[in-house]
Amino acid sequence: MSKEINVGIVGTKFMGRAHSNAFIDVAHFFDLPARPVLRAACGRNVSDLEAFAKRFGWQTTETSWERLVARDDIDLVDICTSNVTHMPIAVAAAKAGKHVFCEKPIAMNAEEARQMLDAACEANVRHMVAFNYRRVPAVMLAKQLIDEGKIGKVRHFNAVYYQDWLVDPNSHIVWRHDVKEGGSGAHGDMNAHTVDLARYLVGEIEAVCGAKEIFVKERPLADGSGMGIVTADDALYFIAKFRDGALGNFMATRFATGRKNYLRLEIFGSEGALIFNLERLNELEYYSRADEGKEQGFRNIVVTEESHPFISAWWPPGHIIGWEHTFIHEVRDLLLAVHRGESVYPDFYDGLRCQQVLDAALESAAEERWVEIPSEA
Ligand code: SOE
Repeated sequence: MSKEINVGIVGTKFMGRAHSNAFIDVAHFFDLPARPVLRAACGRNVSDLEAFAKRFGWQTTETSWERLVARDDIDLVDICTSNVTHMPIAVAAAKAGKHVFCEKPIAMNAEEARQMLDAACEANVRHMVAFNYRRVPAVMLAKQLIDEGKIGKVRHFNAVYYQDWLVDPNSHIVWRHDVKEGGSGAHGDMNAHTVDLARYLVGEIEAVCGAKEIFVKERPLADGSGMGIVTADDALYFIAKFRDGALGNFMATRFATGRKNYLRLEIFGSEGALIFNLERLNELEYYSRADEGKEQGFRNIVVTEESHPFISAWWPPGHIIGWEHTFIHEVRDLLLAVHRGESVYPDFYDGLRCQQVLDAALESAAEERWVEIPSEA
């Protein structure tokens, strides 16, 4: 019988559901030497927790994460809670000898991220940050093409991440509006993804200069008892200089009217270009200067061939995959790493490096000046 990896999940909402689905589906499509067991789910609201555990098949429940991380029958702790709780749960889990999988952004700030990295390294456990867009096959293909030199030297990395769920001033306050719960707003939520993709695809960022705004300063409280103050940014834009000379542009806003979850990357190099749009995640646009002439132009690669990353586990060419598959892919790599005792990426070091860029952009926006990123973590 294959070995089992016992998973304990903390958080039962959006990410809790996405990760649960991944742990269930992964063994149906990938040959794994170790099978995930959905051992325990943890949440604060008992009725929500019981319904969640029943729906996804979590065997037991806990209402305290401290109890969950201390359990002898848990190998891997999966953190799907609000940002303020990532560090304490991750550090306690690592100290208890558990492998740790943590939602993004890794922490409230770089100092917390460093504590998480140190705890995981000291305990010699596997650690991974759930930057799931690194495991979109089209993004992975972009990485292959860049590494093969197909677009030459990268000059520009432009990333927009647009959502519009805050356009309505009457939509009520949630934890994402509160810097004490999230560290930042659209910035930590959305620029975290694009900064991680920038590091993955292009390399380290050296300096940033940003601006941020809270467009609606007060919103109704969820229980209808009055208004609450919004402390987290609705939008944060910044420009960046990469270490190897490329220029970057990052835009994250929850006020992009009409755009729901529009993450677009444009990467221009000396020999070609790549365009990716999450709302068309099975496609990658590629332009090569080698094709210049009367037939020049961007070609649209439908990234569903068996030769494309992860696709051979799924469907025949042209049978597209979806957003949830990105979580299944990352869980597959995490489980393999746990089983083999190997590192898996993006790890807490990547989480820390990303957080240093996010912190610098926040500082820059607050002080209205360029801020450098430390050259070493
Ligand atoms: C909300 O803005 C959110 O769910 C993010 O938290 C996710 O990381 C992103 O993938 C989609 O939008």
